[in-house]
Amino acid sequence: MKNKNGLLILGVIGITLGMYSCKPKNESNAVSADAAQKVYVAPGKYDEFYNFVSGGFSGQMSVYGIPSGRLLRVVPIFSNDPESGYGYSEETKPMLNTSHGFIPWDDQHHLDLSQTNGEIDGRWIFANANNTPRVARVDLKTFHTNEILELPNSAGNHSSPFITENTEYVVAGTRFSVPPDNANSDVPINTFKQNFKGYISFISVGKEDGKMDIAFQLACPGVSFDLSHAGKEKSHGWFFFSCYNTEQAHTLLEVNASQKDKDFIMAVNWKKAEEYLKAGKGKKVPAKYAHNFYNEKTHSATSEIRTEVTVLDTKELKDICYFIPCPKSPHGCDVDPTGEYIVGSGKLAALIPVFSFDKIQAAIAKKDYIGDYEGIPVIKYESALYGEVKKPGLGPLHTEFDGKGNAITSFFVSSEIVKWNIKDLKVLDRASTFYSVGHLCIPGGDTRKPNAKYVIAYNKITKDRYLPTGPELAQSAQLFDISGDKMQLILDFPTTGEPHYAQAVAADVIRNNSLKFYKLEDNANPFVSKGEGDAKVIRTGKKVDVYMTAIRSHFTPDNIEGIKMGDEVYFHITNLEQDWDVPHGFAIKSAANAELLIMPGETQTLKWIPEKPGMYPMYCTDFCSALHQEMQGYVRVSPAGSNVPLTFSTGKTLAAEVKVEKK
Ligand code: RUQ
Ligand code: CUA
Repeated sequence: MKNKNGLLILGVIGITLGMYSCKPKNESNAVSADAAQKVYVAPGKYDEFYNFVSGGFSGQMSVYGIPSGRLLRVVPIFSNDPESGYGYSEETKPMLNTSHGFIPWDDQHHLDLSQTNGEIDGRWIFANANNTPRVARVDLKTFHTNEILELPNSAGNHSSPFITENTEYVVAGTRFSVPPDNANSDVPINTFKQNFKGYISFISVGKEDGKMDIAFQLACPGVSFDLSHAGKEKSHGWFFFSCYNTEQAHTLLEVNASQKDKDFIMAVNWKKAEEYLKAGKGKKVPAKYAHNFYNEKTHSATSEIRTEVTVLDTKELKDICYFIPCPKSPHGCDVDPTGEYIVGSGKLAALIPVFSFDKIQAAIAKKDYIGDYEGIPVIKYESALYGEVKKPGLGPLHTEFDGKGNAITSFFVSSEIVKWNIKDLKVLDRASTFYSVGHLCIPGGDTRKPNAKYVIAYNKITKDRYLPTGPELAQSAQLFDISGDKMQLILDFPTTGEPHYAQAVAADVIRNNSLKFYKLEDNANPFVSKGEGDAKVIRTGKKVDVYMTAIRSHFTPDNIEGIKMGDEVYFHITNLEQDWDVPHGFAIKSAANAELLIMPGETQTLKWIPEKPGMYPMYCTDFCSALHQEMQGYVRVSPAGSNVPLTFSTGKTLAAEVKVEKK
């Protein structure tokens, strides 16, 4: 029955979207006259907020200004990026290394800004990769991905990366339960119940340098961990995960994982886990995972494969995990700014349960359990429940908080965002989204101190909101002013990839720390040229290293001869500029690669294997000066056995060329 209901709801979504009948009637006047003024950021003026938006299947993160909705930058994280050379340059390739080799793509869903005392500190933003489980750290001084850590024993790293309120840990739960990496996983799929486990990784973060390390993993029952959030204030020390597929289905999940009326929220006492860890209760188990780190001094990444991880078994070690029943395949799992209220959003539910941290604690103290699930106590629903928001809408997904005692929840099925009061659980306001909102974001909306001027809805379906661009339409975000009692739609803006979670923060928190350029004197790249005098070409067997410099508006050297077929050529280009906003680019004809985009003071390397003898022009790709178009040169490639000597120069006539002319 229940599962039929579930299917029924999904069926209805399909039909309503197909027929456009879910289109809200007031669409034409959804935006009022003063909206334009509210989002207008005059030329030369800055936006008030940075909005960091996950890229979904693009693998990247985009950065928008709010309220204008202007796209400021796409930061490459898990996918290579021809625009910047990320994942193409020799220095950045190791960032995309994994225990499965080089993987230049992933599915990036959630972002979390680093916090100190439960407030955004503007230092880093963490990102998850779902497909080949990884967590990345982007440095917000440079907007550069500086670290990527692979997660063993995990698959579909979805409930990730969510951080504790002093960035003690970045936490990541597996969506797919799988046999652990060190077990024989060549087992029948239908042995799910015996062999599959759900792992949660607690990644420690270096206080000063942000460096990530898996402090421990929790081995948990084989369910799907969907989303999560850390406790805060009074619930600091706890973590909450929504779980679905407690049926442990392994096929046709849309039916088989919707059997039960309630799945779970799992409450994790991570302070307790730390105690066990200190007491030596962790088991070191073999596992292979990559740790990739980008050094800002050498401007190079290194990748190291780690071979061991510490696991705490939550079945044996009591008092770490507790299950709380939560209706209908919970998705979002959000904790209010006080840390008292935990909101579970059942994708197929027509109500929102709000759990009380105090009541959960009391229930645990009284052992108010209805039994256990694979050895983990299950708290009685009523004992953990603060109350239910009745008839809020259909298909609640995610909740953010305004810091004034209200929550705003997104509803995929009924295509709206709904504001409700946390204390009395009454619905206060609702606004249509166009269409079928997934995540939503209030600046600081998952911290202790939300900045509740705006909420941004990230919609899954765009339909008729923009000029059509063939079968694939731009994804759509919508900005609402929530400073008053009523939420007011003020802007649509297109986004890249498919956004899921996003974070926003007041611009000042980030902007004043932004790096303008790298200091050339600090450049420790082994192939740096600190001045044109250092430029040179060195042959070592078939490997040719070109130490090249770029400055407005020439390369040194810009004429190279004596490259031969069979050579592997590495262009190590140092941008000598010491000024803001003067990158140089580098491209050479036939390079089976991308360009390089080299920031001032940085060295980056492009590998090139010429395919046939001839003349190969190279040039700067970034319009850097009035004479940018003159920033070009030639590389001559000769047959393998030729006796053309290796020569290089800028502003001179090459000796070899003179000889040829005399004949
Ligand atoms: S999860 S809506 Cu990754 Cu909600 Cu996207
Ligand atoms: Cu350098 Cu254009």
